[in-house]
Amino acid sequence: MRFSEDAPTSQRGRCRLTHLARKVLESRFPNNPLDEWLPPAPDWSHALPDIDILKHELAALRKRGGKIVLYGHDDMDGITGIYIGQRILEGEGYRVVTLMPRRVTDDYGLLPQRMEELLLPGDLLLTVDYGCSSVSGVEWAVERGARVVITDHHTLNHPLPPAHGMINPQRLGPPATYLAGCSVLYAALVSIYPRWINQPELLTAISIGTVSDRVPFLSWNRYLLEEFRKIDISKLKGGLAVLAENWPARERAWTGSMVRHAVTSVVGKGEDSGIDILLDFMNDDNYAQCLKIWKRLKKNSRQRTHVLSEIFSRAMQRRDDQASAYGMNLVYLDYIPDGMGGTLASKMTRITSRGTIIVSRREHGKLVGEARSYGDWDMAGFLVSMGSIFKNAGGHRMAAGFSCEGIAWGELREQLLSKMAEYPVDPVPMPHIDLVVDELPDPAEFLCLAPFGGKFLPPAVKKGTMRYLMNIGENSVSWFITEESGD
Ligand SMILES: [Mn+2]
Repeated sequence: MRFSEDAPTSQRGRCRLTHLARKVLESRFPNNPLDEWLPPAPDWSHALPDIDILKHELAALRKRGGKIVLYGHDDMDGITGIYIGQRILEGEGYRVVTLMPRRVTDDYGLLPQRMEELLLPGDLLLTVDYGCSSVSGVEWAVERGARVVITDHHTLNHPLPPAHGMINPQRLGPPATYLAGCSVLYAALVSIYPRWINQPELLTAISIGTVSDRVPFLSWNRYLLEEFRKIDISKLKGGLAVLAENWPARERAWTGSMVRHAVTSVVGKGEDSGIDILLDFMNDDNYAQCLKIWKRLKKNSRQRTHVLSEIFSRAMQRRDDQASAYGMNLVYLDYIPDGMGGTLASKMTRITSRGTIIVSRREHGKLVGEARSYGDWDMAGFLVSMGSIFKNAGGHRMAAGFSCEGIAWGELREQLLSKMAEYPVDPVPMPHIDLVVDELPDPAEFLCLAPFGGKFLPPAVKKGTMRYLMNIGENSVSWFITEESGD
């Protein structure tokens, strides 16, 4: 194996950078190939806006003696974020009450009826992965006499809620925008309390939130994932130890989809899934008990997989022809089990290499949509650009959702199709090629580039007229001929 010339920088991290791996980086990131592969430690205190406001609010709260109501999104990113906030803030001596939406009954956003009994005048409402579009919820909390700081990474749509502070990287642009919601809260809190920087429990939670939320494997996310690779997991306890042990090839080369298969989908979403108990699980120090719970979650997830594959084949047959002509999947289903819409949309997107919008009906004729993007298509931007047709819509580039009332499916379909026709991007990108080669190299030469995930895909090479994509398993690596992206 050949190594690159300037050894000291290239040896940072897991392994040496091979000559061929370096060529891949140079073709992807001509300006700064090494830092894009393994960036140096970020200065979190300058990474995000309004951190000074949160610092001030926390100091004032300590003086007046109120509590923190930590309100997060009910997905992996939100719940790992709640875990991070709870751990740091309780560790700093604050009283913390956690709150997350009930997926079955709650609408999206900060809901006064959920906060009513918890949030008192003088308390601090702190959100994670959540709240940047909750105008009425924030108004309610401010009127009640609480202080409000939003931390979120979702797309900002005006009017913004009247919070006292808004820590959202969307105000800045990349690389801050790559962070998952849990990392936004982490970055803000470790700027204020630096002794929590790179704590193993927090890095475990961040890595799960980051991979599950499908944010790009770029820049600061690569730094955080590399720090997670370096932790000694034998020091972790209970649920966190189980989660880290189930991380495939954590210290070697892994991909986001391997982790989503082995961890995210075992926790799952919806009925009988582990999402409702994930926070307790992460806080549970009893290893034997957590192993038992994990076994049960695995069994439940296998059952969900059966249900999913049935719905998947139904959805594939019902793809809208006109949407297909625009390079998108659009599917309407009368019924989808709770929490399965997003998983179904992800699966269709992966298998068809097309963006997917799945619409289903809920009680009182309400229509709910789950959408996943592919390639160049900004899904949240697309939905938000449709304006007031939705009761609420939001998310980020790769994953978004909406709900609407008082409109029939036929009319919503027309509106979606006409917007698709004019949306100015190519939703079906060309598969990437990093190098053109005469002979297929040993794919192991590229393992040093891992981990691979969104926007940092496994290398693909072209030999003759064929494209070969690097295919990583837990203990194997090979080339295979495909037009797939490898995401
Ligand atoms: Mn998120």
